[in-house]
Amino acid sequence: MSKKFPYEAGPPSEMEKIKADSNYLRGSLEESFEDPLSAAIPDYDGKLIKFHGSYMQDDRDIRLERKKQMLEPAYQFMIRVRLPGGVATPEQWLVMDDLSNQYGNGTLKLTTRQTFQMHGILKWNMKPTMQHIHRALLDTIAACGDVNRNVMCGANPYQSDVHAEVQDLAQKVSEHLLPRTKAYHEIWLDGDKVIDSREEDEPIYGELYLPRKFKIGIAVPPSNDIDVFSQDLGFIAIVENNQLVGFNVAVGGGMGSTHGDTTTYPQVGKVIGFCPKDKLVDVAENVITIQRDYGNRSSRKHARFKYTVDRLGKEWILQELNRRLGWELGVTRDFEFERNGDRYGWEKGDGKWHLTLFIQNGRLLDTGEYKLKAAIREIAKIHRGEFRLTPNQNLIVSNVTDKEKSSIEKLVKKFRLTDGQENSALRRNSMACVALPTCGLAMAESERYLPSLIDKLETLLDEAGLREEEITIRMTGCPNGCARPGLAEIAFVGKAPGKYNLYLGGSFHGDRLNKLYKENIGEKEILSTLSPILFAYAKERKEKEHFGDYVIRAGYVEEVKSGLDFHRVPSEVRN
Ligand code: SRM
Ligand code: SF4
Repeated sequence: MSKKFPYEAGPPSEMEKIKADSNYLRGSLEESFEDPLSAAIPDYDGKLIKFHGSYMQDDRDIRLERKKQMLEPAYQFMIRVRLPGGVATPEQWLVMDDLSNQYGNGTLKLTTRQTFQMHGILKWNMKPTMQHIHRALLDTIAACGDVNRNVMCGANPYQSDVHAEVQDLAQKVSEHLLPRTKAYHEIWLDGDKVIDSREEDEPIYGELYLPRKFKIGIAVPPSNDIDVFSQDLGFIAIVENNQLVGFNVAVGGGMGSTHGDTTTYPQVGKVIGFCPKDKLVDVAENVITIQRDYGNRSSRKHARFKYTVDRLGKEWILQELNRRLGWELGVTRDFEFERNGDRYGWEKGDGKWHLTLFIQNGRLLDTGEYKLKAAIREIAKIHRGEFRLTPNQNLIVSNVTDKEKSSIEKLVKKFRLTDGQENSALRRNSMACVALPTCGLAMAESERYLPSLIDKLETLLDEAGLREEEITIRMTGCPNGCARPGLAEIAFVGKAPGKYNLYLGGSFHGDRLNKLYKENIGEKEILSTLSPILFAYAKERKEKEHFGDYVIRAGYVEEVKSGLDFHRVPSEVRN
């Protein structure tokens, strides 16, 4: 390798040794889950269980109190389902709803990668939960870990044949890139034991799997709801004469970084060429094997594909990909995105109705008067189509016939469900990651705080006459970027309890990173900082100019053309 940026290759990280010794992801998980002495599992198994779609966590709200009482932390598990393209049947929905009540903390989370998460599952309940999920024809294989994760695709396939084809391809890629080890079946489903692990083979991954997680998404323009440029590998559907002909291929996107470490950065994917539609799986496999062979296995902070692409160059990646494929990607085709958010309300396509509902930050729960979780449960009982989880944590009741529409509408009214229209356009375009109390990496609140911050911002928007102005706003509790904050027009990234970095200048259609505007500020300063900018935008914006474009034109932040400039100190900014 000629170029080495930003580190020299070193010895394999601890995680590489854990994978090597794990006997194809088995470790001692089976024994650890049978051990009645602790609600936790050892660290080594805690790393391996990710590959099975679960994380060990503890309830951080009561961590200190338990410590004072000399108790071990309130250990519990999060389970993430594999759900390519976010499609679930009503029956599957009901199972997830039941399980979250029976074994979880009573809530369901729709994630930013179009799947379900359940929190609060105790160690003793893990196996029954996994078995119920399996009986519902779902699984959690590779939902986390150093493998290909949940494959995303535009959320509303029935709007056209193209979407249906793309959904089908998302499913195929997901299946093709699944780990082949039987560990999952043995540990969770009481499958027959593989006597000699030399019988096992991981033809795509090898026994070390990937250097780091890997994410694939397929966008169907004009919607960029999946944030294609944030994916390790993104496909952009090219439609000619109403027919899907193939995909532009984008490599090396990603959102995560570490505060204070400028060798880590979010990055937007680079489009390197075009592949015919029947070659998508082939391309996905070969890009993955490039990352398997060239990704950094020494520093996990620099192990994502985006660093491999930036280190070796997109030209080299293209050349290597063509060599492995045995054919060449074609010239990139034209495409145009309009937005990366969701559209709400009823829409008709291909003779069926689709209702997009606003689910604030993807959290389904019943609170006081607003029984959101119960409402969707009632819909699931009568719905004959499917549910589609959107990449923006919302929900589509999809594929509804003319006849069924009125009974669903009755439930929507009865439970006062919302397509978000009574909210500001800012709230409709908002996203927040889980953060506290379950996420072990959170430095500040996110999902539990953003709604109340938006309440206050809505007052400003009303005063400035911007209530219906669509502006994307995202918050995360740390710089890992789980709500893809790097691509929002306004973003908050947690630094410490109650303190956030404020970023401005992402594009409305998700193809430009934003830039740090103010560091480590609390709510009072957030409001006093944003207020004059919003008023200036209301006054000075050009026709149809989005907020993210305006703040760059007006000089509040410099445009970020590549993640390599993300940390560059700006020459001059407007205050
Ligand atoms: Fe994430 C780690 C939640 C989407 C980048 N993410 C975590 C963990 C598992 C924390 C941990 O490692 O202990 C969080 C669990 C919180 C909890 O209590 O549930 C977590 N990530 C989530 C979810 C649930 C956020 C949400 O509110 O929806 C999303 C689940 C997606 C899914 O269904 O698979 C989620 N995470 C993302 C995304 C967005 C995306 O994929 O489109 C990103 C940015 C894109 C990317 O990967 O570059 C993202 N999560 C991370 C990272 C940073 C990785 C990096 O390259 O630096 C971590 C930390 C890590 O891997 O070390 C992380
Ligand atoms: Fe946790 Fe950070 Fe991801 Fe939020 S962005 S869920 S705080 S890892």
